[in-house]
Amino acid sequence: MHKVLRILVPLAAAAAPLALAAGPATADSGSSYQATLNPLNHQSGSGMLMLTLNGNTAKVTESWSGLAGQFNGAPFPHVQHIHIGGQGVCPTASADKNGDGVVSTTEGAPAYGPIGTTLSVTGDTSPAAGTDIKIAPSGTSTHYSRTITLDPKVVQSLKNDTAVVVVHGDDPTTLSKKAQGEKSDLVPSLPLAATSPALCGALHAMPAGGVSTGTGSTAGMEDSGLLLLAGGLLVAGTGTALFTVRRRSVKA
Ligand SMILES: [Cu+2]
Repeated sequence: MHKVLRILVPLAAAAAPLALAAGPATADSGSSYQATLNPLNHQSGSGMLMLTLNGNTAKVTESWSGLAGQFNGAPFPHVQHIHIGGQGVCPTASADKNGDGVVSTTEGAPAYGPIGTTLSVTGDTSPAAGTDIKIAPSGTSTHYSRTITLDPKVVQSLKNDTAVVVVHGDDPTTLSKKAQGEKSDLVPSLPLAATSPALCGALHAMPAGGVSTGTGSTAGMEDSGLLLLAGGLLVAGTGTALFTVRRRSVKA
């Protein structure tokens, strides 16, 4: 025990200023983020996105299902993004300003902000690729896994708890008659349904170490001091010391 403390106390002292400088208590509690994707605009469907951040590098793992499968006889492209710089939430139905029953991408923007990252299956991940349907996942479901470099603004948004995942592309038959006759607010050559939000989920930081153990016990991690300490240790890359802390904390 004493040997462990001698290791931990200097590390904790080093980690504390980082934790204090981070602002909101939850901001730096872990390098993993998660979003539960819920339907928007009367769609069926659901999904989950996990993002593991290491510097500006993000490993994104995502699954969703239940979306529109066909568009003009081909697999329905579902452009998807991490939106940043808004309120960090998904819009409610009250965001529908023109009364067509659909929260269009731009109507939802005050809630989730503009595109920060395009979650394409290949190539460009910048906002410029935001409506490139050729590199979007398509069909009723997807299992997505890609390691990408995030713009620093997106990293900051994750830490500020204002990053939101939006998957676009609605089944036109589920929209109102008025909406079915409208053009996309993003790509005027497409119908409104093609680009409107279908799934949305705010990304939130997960507790440090909360995803990697597989032991089913996170009891010791509920102590906020240990969370900050573990976060600092993760930053420092001292995995062995972290493991010791966690085993001690579970016993305590
Ligand atoms: Cu989007």
